Amino acid sequence: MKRKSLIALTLATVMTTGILAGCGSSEKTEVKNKDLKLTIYCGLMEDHMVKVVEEFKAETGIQAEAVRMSSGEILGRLRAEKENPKASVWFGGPADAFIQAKEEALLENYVSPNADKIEDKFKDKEGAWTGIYSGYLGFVSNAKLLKEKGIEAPTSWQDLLKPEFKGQISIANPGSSGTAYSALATIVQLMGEEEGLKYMKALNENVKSYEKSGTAPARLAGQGEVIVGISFLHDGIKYREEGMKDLILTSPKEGTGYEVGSVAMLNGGPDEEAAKQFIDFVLSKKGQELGETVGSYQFLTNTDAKDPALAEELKDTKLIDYDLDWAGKNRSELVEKWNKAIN
Ligand code: S7P
Repeated sequence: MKRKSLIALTLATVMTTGILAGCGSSEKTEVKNKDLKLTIYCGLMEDHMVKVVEEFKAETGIQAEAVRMSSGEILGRLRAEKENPKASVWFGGPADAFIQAKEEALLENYVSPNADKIEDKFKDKEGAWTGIYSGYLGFVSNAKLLKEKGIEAPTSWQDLLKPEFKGQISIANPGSSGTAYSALATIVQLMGEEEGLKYMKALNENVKSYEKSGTAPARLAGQGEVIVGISFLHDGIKYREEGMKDLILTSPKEGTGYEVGSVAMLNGGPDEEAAKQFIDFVLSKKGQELGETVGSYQFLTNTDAKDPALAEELKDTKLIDYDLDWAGKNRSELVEKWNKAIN
């Protein structure tokens, strides 16, 4: 009996060693990861999320699943699950909400070896969050509707207040949307808090609808539901490339704000090892360049990664010196003030 067990054990060892010896490095990784799983809360577009998660699963063998939500929703979910976190990674969406999450101890520091390839301005110095991409805010307009109404596309924030845009502008709600919060923080940084909130109140007169996600305004302009959508400009390029040919992009001459789309490990999440591997993957050249293959045209943060060719048209956009740290730390307060101002 003892002898049988010994033979069985030896055989099993030989087989395992044999399997490993015959494996390439990615197969070895799969064997190592075979019991790992991962839940991801995701703030970027759904097709981009699906592509990255599928490639990550194929490369690592980790069973990963992701849920797409807007920034404010993710933050709400993390607060609600604080005592019993369900997810281990937050992937995508502007860093402002990540900074607020860090303030509330919802994130866990992780400095990926790949963070070496990312400039300091795109990452938290303690590793609470790290930037994957950067995108610029702007105006995505429907050229056909502009022509029909004899109006020029807006080229300044002030243009959006013109009476001809009444009921013709779409923006998202800064409480739910990372994009719209970036727009609110941009206006307040450009004009000061009092004037900025007055501006948002005046803009409210021209806003047709406040959407949940910041990608919707660009899409609504493409569908002819409004003349102008305030969105990240790369989303305008995506919709244009997908067939909304009437879309044109402009940006405010006073300067515009930008996002640092980020990734972070969640405090107390159940799958720390898998989370680290996912973060390493999305910070890598390969992980970042996947975006372009599904029509995501943000600028990339890994210095080895090649920016999408179609992002070239955005490279001369005039940017403000966006104070990300201030924007993140003042997020709740500013959203509350905005709510009061527009109601
Ligand atoms: O993936 C495209 C993209 O524009 O989506 C995010 C955007 O802020 C939408 O999220 P919200 O629903 O929270 O507004 C950006 O991070 C990203 O570049």
